[in-house]
Order: sequence, then C-alpha cells, then structure tokens
Amino acid sequence: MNNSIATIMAREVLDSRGNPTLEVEVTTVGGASGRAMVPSGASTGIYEAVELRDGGSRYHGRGVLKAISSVESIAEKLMGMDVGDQESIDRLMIELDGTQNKARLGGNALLGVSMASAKAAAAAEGVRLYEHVGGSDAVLLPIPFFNVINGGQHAGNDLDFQEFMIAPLGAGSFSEALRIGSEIYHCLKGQLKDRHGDTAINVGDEGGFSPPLSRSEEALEAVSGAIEEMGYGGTVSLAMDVAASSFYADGCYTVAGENLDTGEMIDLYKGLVDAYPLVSIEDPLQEEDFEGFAEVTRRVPVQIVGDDLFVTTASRLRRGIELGACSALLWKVNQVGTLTESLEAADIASEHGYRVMASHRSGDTEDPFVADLAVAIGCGQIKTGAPARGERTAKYNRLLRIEDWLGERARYPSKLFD
Ligand code: 2PG
Ligand code: MG
Repeated sequence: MNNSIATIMAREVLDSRGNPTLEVEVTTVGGASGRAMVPSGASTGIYEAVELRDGGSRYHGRGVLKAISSVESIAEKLMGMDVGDQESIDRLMIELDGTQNKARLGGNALLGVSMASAKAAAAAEGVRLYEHVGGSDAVLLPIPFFNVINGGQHAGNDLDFQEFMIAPLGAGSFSEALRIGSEIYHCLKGQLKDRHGDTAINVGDEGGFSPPLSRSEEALEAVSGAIEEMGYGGTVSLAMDVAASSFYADGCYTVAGENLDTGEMIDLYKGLVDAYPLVSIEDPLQEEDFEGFAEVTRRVPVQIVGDDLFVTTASRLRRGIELGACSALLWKVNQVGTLTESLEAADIASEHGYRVMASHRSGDTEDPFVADLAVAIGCGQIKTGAPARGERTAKYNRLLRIEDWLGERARYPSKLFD
C-alpha cells in the first residue's frame, strides 16, 4: 500500500465547553485516513505551546481559522511524506514553525496534524492507535483518576483547589475500576444533594460535581463519605490537582480567604496527607517554583505531579529532575504540540524513575486518543475527568474496548503505589 500523505485538511468544530477547536484529517495515497480533534485547557501553564486563535468578535475571539491556515501551509510541505514516519513529520512541522512555543503556526495546528497522521498510519498498518504507537508490549491499562469534585477555574464554586479525584488502586482490572468509580460518583451525588440541596449536583467542566464548598477538607470529606458508604475504603484512594498557579499572586497563595506562603502550603498538604488516603498531588505550588516543588517532594510522602511546572516539555522536565522536583510528569500531548515531543518527555521521565500520568484537557472532545496513548506508553495512570459526560466517557469507554481487545493479555497496575 502507498502510505504517502495525499491530503491534509482542517475544519473548525466545537469542544466540550462549546468553544471552537480544530479537527484535522489526513489521508494517504493508498486510501488510509486518520482524523483527530484538538483539546484545550483552561488552567493553562504559561509555558505551554501557544493555541493559535483568531481574536476579533467571531466566536468571542476564539475562532481557529488562522490555525486552519497554518494546517494548509503545513500540508503543502508534508505532501508525499510517509505517514508512518511520525518523527520526520513532527520535526518538519517544528522547523516550519521555528519558535520556542509554536507561536507562529500554533500548537493546536501542529497537534491536529501530528495526531491525525498517527491515526492514518495506524489505519494504513491495519492496527489500532495504541498498537501502532506502543507495539505488542502495550498491554497495561491505566489506573483511572476520576475527578468527582470540580473547583478552581473549572467550576463556579468557592473551592480554590481544582480537582478532587478518586483512584481505584485496589481494583482487579480497568473495567472494575470504572464500575467502582461510577458507583462512588452516583453515591456522592446523592449525598451532596441531601446535604447541600439540588444545586450542589451541578457539574463543572470535567463532569465532577461543583458543590457550594470552599475548603479542600470539606471536599475530601465529602468524597471519603461516598467511598465509605459504598464500602470501598481499602480499594479507593484520593488525589488532587491543586493547580496552585490559579490562586497565586505576589508571593502568596490565597486559600479559603487566607494568605499562605510556600511553607504554610506545604504544612497544609502534610496535614491533608495525614488525614486522608491521598496518594497523589498535582501542581501543589505555582509553575515557576522548581525549588518549592523539590521541597514538597521531599516533605510530602505522596506522588507529586508536575503539570504547569513541566508542560510536557523535555527541557523543563530535565530541570525538575536535576532539582528533585516532583516524582511524576503530567502528560498532555497538546501542551507541547507534537506526538514525538510528548513521547520524548515520557521517555525522559521513565528513564529517571518519574512516573507518568496521561491527561485530557478541561475543554476536550469526543476524540479518545489520550486513552490509546496511555496504553501505548504503558504509564499506568490516566486522568480524564468524571465517569460522566460524553467527552470524558469517550476515553473511559475506549479503555474498556482496549481491555476487551487485549483479552487475557490486559494488565491493571494495582501495585503501582505499593
Ligand atoms: C489540569 C487540566 C486537566 P486544564 O490542570 O490538569 O484536568 O486542566 O485542561 O484546564 O489545564
Ligand atoms: Mg493540572
């Protein structure tokens, strides 16, 4: 079959928040095709690849017609390349862009082409995306971290911390983990409604509830209550994404109305880790504070995940590794812009004993590519929102399918946190 790229086209579609985003389709001369949709963050790190948006009044300035033009100019250069040569495709796009942060062509344009090419290559080979990227070793399903209470920039309540997650570490399989997550989610819904009234079960951007709480202890208490009621005490652990840059200014963090310095934030985390079965805390401090992250990693005995700190970028990750900042990388392909660069970051992390947690974005789409990629890199952890709302369940349902397809070869990493 002729796997040369024949066409690349892009269109503007909507993401889960109702904002425009890019969809890209790549076809080969031999007739294979791949289509990918680009997700979009809200609590974006300042060092992330730039999302090219149009400005002006159309779609409140969020249109992506400029990014479509970028795809058109990229397309001219990629014509005839072998769709299976991901690295050459990605490197050529990086060169064409020529900036540090993809500001000229747009990280969204590059990601759309990169992922659509990967899918077309999988189709050309007659395999699924996880097999194409991960090969026959790709058998490890990830532990799902379900974001069941939303706060921060993802919800309209007073919680400063962004995500309160449940992780069924003690499940025997991915499908069992998903069932447990769903049962707890619905139990939590009932409890929040009973305690705080009907509006407490409104949901935030990632499908988690957005109850009228303001302190992280209250959120952790609520989630623990649902875990207990369902009898999953020994099976399910807790995790948070603090997204601390979103409430940091001028040297202090404003948490539940109080101003805290870095030392007080670390004390707060130590207290929470003592009181609740937390296993993972993401972005506990603001995105510039590598030294502070190293101190949290030394003093707080749970997995410390770098998201806005690392932005899935090799150079920032290497700096963190040198300083001992974090013990895990949050892995978002669109933060860096191409599949090749994100795979490189995941490799660096693993080589240095850092764990990797694959992640969706708060503005996501029905494209489940992150589910395949999590299995492909065998990272053993994924966060992709609540076990509810179509753009979130698209990923979890895809993982169910992958588990089925793998059959007896499928593995679930229940020992990852032992
Ligand atoms: C995060 C993400 C995803 P956003 O901070 O980890 O949960 O949010 O996509 O808004 O950056
Ligand atoms: Mg985050």
